[in-house]
Amino acid sequence: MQNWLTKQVSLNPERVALTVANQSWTFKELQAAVLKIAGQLATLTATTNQRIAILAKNTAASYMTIMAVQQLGIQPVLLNFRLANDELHRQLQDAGVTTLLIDDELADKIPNWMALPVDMHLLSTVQAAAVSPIEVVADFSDTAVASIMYTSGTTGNPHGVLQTYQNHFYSAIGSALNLGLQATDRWLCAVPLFHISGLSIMMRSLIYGMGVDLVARFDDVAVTKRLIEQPIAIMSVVPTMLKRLLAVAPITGYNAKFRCFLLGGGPIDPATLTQCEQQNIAVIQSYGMTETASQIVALNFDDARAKIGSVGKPLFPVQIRLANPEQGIGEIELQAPNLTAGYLNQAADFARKITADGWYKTGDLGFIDDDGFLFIKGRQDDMFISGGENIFPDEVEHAYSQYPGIQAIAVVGKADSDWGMIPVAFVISDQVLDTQALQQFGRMHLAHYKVPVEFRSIAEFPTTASGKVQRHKLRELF
Ligand code: S0N
Ligand code: AMP
Ligand code: MG
Ligand code: MG
Repeated sequence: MQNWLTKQVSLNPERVALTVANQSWTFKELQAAVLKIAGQLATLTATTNQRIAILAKNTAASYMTIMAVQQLGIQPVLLNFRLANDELHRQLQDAGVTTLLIDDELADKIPNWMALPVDMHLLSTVQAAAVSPIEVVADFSDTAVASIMYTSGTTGNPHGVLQTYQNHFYSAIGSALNLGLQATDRWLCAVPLFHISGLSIMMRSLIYGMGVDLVARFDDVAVTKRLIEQPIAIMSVVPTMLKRLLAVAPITGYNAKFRCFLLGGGPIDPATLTQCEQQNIAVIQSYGMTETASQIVALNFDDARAKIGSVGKPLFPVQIRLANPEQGIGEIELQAPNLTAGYLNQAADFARKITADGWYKTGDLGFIDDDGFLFIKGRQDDMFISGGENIFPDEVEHAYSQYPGIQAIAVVGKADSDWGMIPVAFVISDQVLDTQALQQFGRMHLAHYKVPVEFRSIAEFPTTASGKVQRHKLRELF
C-alpha cells in the first residue's frame, strides 16, 4: 500500500487529523510538521538506523516524532516511561538502538546510560535542528515493522513485539467493521502511545482519515469536560480509567456525537458495567493484546446489554478456539492477520507460543457460550494487571532475590477497587520486614506499579509435590 500519511493527505488534506488542547492540525498540516521533524532527525542521526527508541508522554511532539520515524522507514521502539532505568536499559540493549529520543517532560528520567552507546536527544533539540533533505518511504509494505513494544514474560526477560503494517491494517479494519465509522469521527486518546491501546488510535487515524484528540495526562475531570465539549465519538479506556470517569460522569451525558467507551486492557468487575448501563453510558468491552495490535474480540452495540460481562465475538479477521476445555474453560488460541510477526531476537520464545497446527496461545483462559460470546476466565500463569499494566510475579520476585535477608519471596495480585489488582509480597525471612526499605529498593529496580504495596511475613510457602510455590493458595489468604 502507498504510505498511509501520503495517501491520507491525497484523500482528505483538509480534514482535522490531530487535536491537542486548543491546537489542531489537518492531515496536510500534520504531514508538513512530520516531514520537517523527519528532516531534523536526519540531521541528528543516521537515517540508515534500523530502529530508533522513543521515551515520551502523549504530546503533539511525540505523536509527530513516531510518525516521522515511520516516514523514514525506521522502526520506532516505544518505551514505557513508568519503567525503571534497569528495565528500560534491558529493552534498549535488546533492541540494539543507538538513538533515543526523549520527551522534554521526561528529561529528569535520563539516567546514567552512558554504558550503552546510545545518542540521546530531547524532542525540543530535534525540533530546533536544521532540516536535512530526506527520502520518505513510498510504500508501507505489509511485512515492514511499523512499531516495536516490549512485553514481559513469565521469565521476566522482555520481548520486543514486532507490529507490522499488515498487523495494524487488519486491526484497524476489524475495529471499524465492529464500531462503525463516520467521516466526522474523533477518537480521544488518553491511553499511552507506548501501548498498543494508544498507538492503534494513531494507526486508525491514518487508515480511516479520522481525527485524534490527544491527551497528555489522564485526568478524569479534564477528560470529562472534553467529552462534553468536543465532538468526540469514541474514547479508549482501561478499567481504572472507566471507573474514575464514571465517578464524575455528567447526568446530561457527553457531546451528541459520543458513541462509546472502548474498554480493554484488563478484567472489569460486573458492578462497574452495570452501573454504566444504569447511567446510560455506552461501553464496548474488548479483549486484545500487544501481540495482536489491539482488540481481537469485542462486543457490538446490539449485544452489549444482553451479554454484559462478555468480551464479545472474534472480530471479522480473527478466529479463536479454546484448547482442551475443562468444564467449558480452556486456553484461548487465535489465528489472525493482525498477529505479530514475532518477538525481536527471541524467535524461539515466540515459536513456543504457536501450536503444531499454527494457532497462537494467549495464556488467557476463556469460556465461549452457546451464542459464540467469549468470557475471560483468568490466566494460565500468575500474571495480573494493575491499571492496564501487566505484572509478572517472577519478574518482581527476581528483582528482590538480591535483597539481603530474604530467604524467599512470592508475589501475588490482590483485588483493588481502583487498580483492579495490586501486588502483595509474601516473604520468608528471619528478620523483621522493613516495608519502607523494601519498597524503596523495589522502586529503584522496577516500575512503581510493580512494587508490592504490602510485605507479609510467612513461615513457609504452600508448594506442589515438586516444590513449586502455589501462588493461588497464597491468594486465598486474602
Ligand atoms: C490508569 C492510568 C491513567 C493511571 O495513571 P495516572 O493516574 O495518570 O498516574 P500518574 O499521575 O502518572 O501517577 C500517580 C501514581 O500512580 C501510579 N500509577 C500509575 N499508573 C499505575 C498503574 N497502572 N498501576 C499502579 N499504579 C500506577 C504512579 O506510579 C504514581 O505513583 P508514584 O508517585 O508512587 O510513582 C495509567 O496507568 C494508564 O495510562 N494506564 C493505561 C495503560 C494501558 O493503556 N494499558 C493497555 C495495555 N494493553 C493493550 O494495549 C492491549 C489492549 C488494547 O489494545 C486496548 C486497551 C484499552 C482500550 C482499547 C484497546 C484497543 O483494543 O484498542
Ligand atoms: P498486554 O500484554 O499489555 O497487551 O495485555 C494483554 C493481556 O491483557 C491479555 O493477554 C489479557 O490477559 C489481558 N486482557 C486484555 N483485555 C482483557 C479483558 N477484556 N478482560 C480480561 N483480561 C484482558
Ligand atoms: Mg503481554
Ligand atoms: Mg494522576
